[in-house]
Parts: sequence; C-alpha cells; structure tokens
Amino acid sequence: MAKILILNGPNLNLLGQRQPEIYGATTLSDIEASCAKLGQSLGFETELRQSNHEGVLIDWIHEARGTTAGIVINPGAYSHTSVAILDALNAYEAPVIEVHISNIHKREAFRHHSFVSTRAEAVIAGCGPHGYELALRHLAVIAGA
Ligand code: CA2
Repeated sequence: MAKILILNGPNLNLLGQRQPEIYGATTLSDIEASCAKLGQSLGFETELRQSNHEGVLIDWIHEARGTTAGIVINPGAYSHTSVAILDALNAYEAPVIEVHISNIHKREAFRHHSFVSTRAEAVIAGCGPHGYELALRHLAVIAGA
C-alpha cells in the first residue's frame, strides 16, 4: 500500500491546547486518526509526524525519498523562513501538498509568503484541520492511489 507522510512543523504539537480562536479545538492526534481513516479508504497508509526542529523535518523529507507516494506538509512558521526545507522538498520526487490550518493570507503580511509554495503541487489554507483530508483526497487523484 502506498505511503503518505504527513509532516508538521513547530508548535503544531500545541493544536487544540492553545489559541483555539485561530487554530480550533482539534488536536494533532485527532488529525492523525482522521487521516489514517480517510487514507485507508483511499488506499494509502499514512504516517503523521511533528517536530519543532528544522533539521529533523529535513531528515524526514530525505528519508521519504523513494519510500513514499507523497508528502502533506504543514511547515508552520518555517513556511515563511526556510529555504532549507524548500531545498529538501525540491530533492523529493513525488507530489507535495502544503497545508495551513489558518488562512495565512488573512493574517499578518509576514505570513503571506511561503517558500514551500513554490514547490507544492497544491496549497490548502484556511480550511482548518479538514485541510489535511482535502490534501489526501487531492493526492489520491494526482498520485493515483
Ligand atoms: O495556519 C497554519 O497552519 C500555520 O502553518 C500555523 C503556524 C503559523 O506560523 C503559520 O503562519 C500558519 C503556527 C503553528 C502554531 O500552532 C499553534 C497551535 C496552537 C497553539 C499555538 C500554536
């Protein structure tokens, strides 16, 4: 079964615990469970990981080369700063979908630009945690689960 890696960047471990007015009440474990369930119905095995460390995320992207059919990534604040994550994704051969829980374009100007968006096949922002499920559904179409 094709595997999809779902990567999450800094502070996303706090989902559902802080700032519910921006990020909602859903936890990362809830997202992991809903993605596993949907993934199964689409013919994917999913694995969700989160790190607060840029280098760890980069190592995971390298590991995903040749072993996964796609990456769903919410790079968190690294979206707006990290050329290194962009470079790692550029060395990854399968589709990449970028997800943001909030609509970054309705927020501060510094969140409007994402380095990762220049690599991503698609960008989903402002759909809340549902964005991860939309990303999986899109991968099922373009990565041919
Ligand atoms: O909207 C998104 O998904 C973001 O990637 C979230 C990042 C933010 O820096 C990006 O601009 C947009 C922040 C993640 C922080 O997550 C928290 C969740 C709950 C409580 C505090 C932080």
